[in-house]
Amino acid sequence: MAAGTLTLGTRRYSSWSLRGWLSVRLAGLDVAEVVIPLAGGETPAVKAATGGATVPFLEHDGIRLWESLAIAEYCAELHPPLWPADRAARAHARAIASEMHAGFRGLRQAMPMSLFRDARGAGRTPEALRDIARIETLWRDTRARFGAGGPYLFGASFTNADAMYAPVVARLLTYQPELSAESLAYCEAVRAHPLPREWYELAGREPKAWFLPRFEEPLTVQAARAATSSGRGSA
Ligand SMILES: N[C@@H](CCC(=O)N[C@@H](CS)C(=O)NCC(=O)O)C(=O)O
Repeated sequence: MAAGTLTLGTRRYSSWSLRGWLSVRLAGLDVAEVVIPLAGGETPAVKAATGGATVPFLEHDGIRLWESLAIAEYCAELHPPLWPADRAARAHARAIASEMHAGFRGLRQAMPMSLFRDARGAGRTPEALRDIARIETLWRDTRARFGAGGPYLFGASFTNADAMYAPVVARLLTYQPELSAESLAYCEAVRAHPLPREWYELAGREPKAWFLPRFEEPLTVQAARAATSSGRGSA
């Protein structure tokens, strides 16, 4: 029997769930997965399942965790390679994971995660572009200092830091802002990892009844509509 439960939200939209799921799977925790269709905020079933908190929600060995960063740390206690072995690299990994957890609101608002949406070129608000520039700097700096020997932020091993940024990668692949060749290569490496591939496959099988129209509508259509109503060009 499984040693616990990992409660997640709709895979095609729930960026925090993706982070928690990656850490749990990378650590090899034996948990049953339960997916709750999200209502787009304040989902009653999420509140009921998590005691008023959010997803991802991990119950393991009698421990209950409702914050993705705490889940990442817990998983790393059970499976230390989730953080880099080198102390300086590990400190850096925690810093960039914390920065992701606490910030990049501009990107998150303008480019909500929606794995299969047609939204190329959309969402390029000044705030989102500023966040993307900062993220590209973080990725470049991290890879230059610690990334030798592999395609991920800390080299050959996919760590909690990559898990934290995986939903950013998903957004960048959906909305396709302009990126450096290096950032694109990193995005492709994350997308090609077996776990994100599995997540996309599972997300692709979710029932249509779970779709939220505001996250599925092609954004090119929205852009055209906004251009018509405001008289300005589209994104
Ligand atoms: N800080 C939390 C954020 C989690 C979060 O906001 N999750 C969203 C889904 S991605 C949620 O549960 N929203 C409530 C809802 O949709 O009902 C974490 O790191 O886990």
